[in-house]
Amino acid sequence: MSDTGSVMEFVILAVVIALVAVGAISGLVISSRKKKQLPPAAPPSAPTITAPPAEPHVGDEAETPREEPRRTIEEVGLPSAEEADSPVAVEDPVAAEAEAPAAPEIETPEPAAGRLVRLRARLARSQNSLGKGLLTLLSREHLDEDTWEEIEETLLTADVGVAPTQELVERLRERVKVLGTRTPDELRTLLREELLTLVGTDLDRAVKTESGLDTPGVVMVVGVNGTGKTTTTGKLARVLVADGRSVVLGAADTFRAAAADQLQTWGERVGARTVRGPEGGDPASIAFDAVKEGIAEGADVVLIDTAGRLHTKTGLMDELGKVKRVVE
Ligand SMILES: Nc1nc2c(ncn2[C@@H]2O[C@H](COP(=O)(O)OP(=O)(O)OP(=O)(O)O)[C@@H](O)[C@H]2O)c(=O)[nH]1
Ligand SMILES: [Mg+2]
Repeated sequence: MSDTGSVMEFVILAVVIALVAVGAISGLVISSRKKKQLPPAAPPSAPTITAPPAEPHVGDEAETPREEPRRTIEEVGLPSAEEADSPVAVEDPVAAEAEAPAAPEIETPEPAAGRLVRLRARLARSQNSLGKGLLTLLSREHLDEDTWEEIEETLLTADVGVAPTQELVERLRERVKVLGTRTPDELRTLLREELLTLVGTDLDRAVKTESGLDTPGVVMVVGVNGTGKTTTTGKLARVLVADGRSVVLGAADTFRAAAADQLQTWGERVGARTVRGPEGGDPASIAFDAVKEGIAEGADVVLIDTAGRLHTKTGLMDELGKVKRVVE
């Protein structure tokens, strides 16, 4: 019996060992299969830093009070005196290239005579559309308030100006009422007459800038704010250069930022030098310098652009008086 029992024990033990061995082998196989099914391991990505970089935090100083500077002044690397003096220290050659102002292309405007031919041709076209528009409106069966307002609007959008528009419309209204009949021919003649009266054809519009002496003629452009002084100064420079005269511009508007740039842009287009000073500087001194430059260059004309002002501002009008005295 004892032999049989020991044999049985041995068999049970062998079965248990066999089961454990099978279990272990199958476990290994499954885990290796699982490993095979897994996608290839991703390359190690950059570590995500969740902790802030080691910088002093609020309160750090309190724990470790600092009496000494962390770096000495020699270690800080301050710019040298020379570098500090130079206004712009550009290291990046690309940036330097971008900042370098491109040499402006100088235009040679057409002389006045040739330009007038072109201007007339252009005006003929623009007057045509303006004239046609006005005639269409005036030829309407009933000239009611709305139509007169439309006529006013057409004139204003054609840059005729508020006061001349009102004057023209008033005169037209009167004459149309008196005439009674309004054939297109009659209206055309009427419109032409009134426009010519408005323009004042007997007025001499030649640009006379000769001083009569051997010094340059000086033109000072004054007026209310935003009425086109700088633009007119620029256009005058163009007309004068086109007529073969040499021009120096004086940017005596030191009040508005970029006023001098605006004038200089006009000047550069026709190759006229612009004398300018610091923003907020004395306009009289710039005007003086401009005239001095004009004399030195032997220029024909010096055009001085001034800051806009109301004639009621006595302080500003006095300033203008000073500019005038200085250039005389
Ligand atoms: N439609 C029209 N616009 C003009 C004319 N002349 C100038 N302008 C415009 O009016 C604006 C003011 O012109 P500026 O020449 O700067 O006037 P300004 O009198 O010099 O102005 P401030 O110096 O600020 O007093 C600009 O936008 C010009 O383009 C013009 O004849 N017709
Ligand atoms: Mg201006």
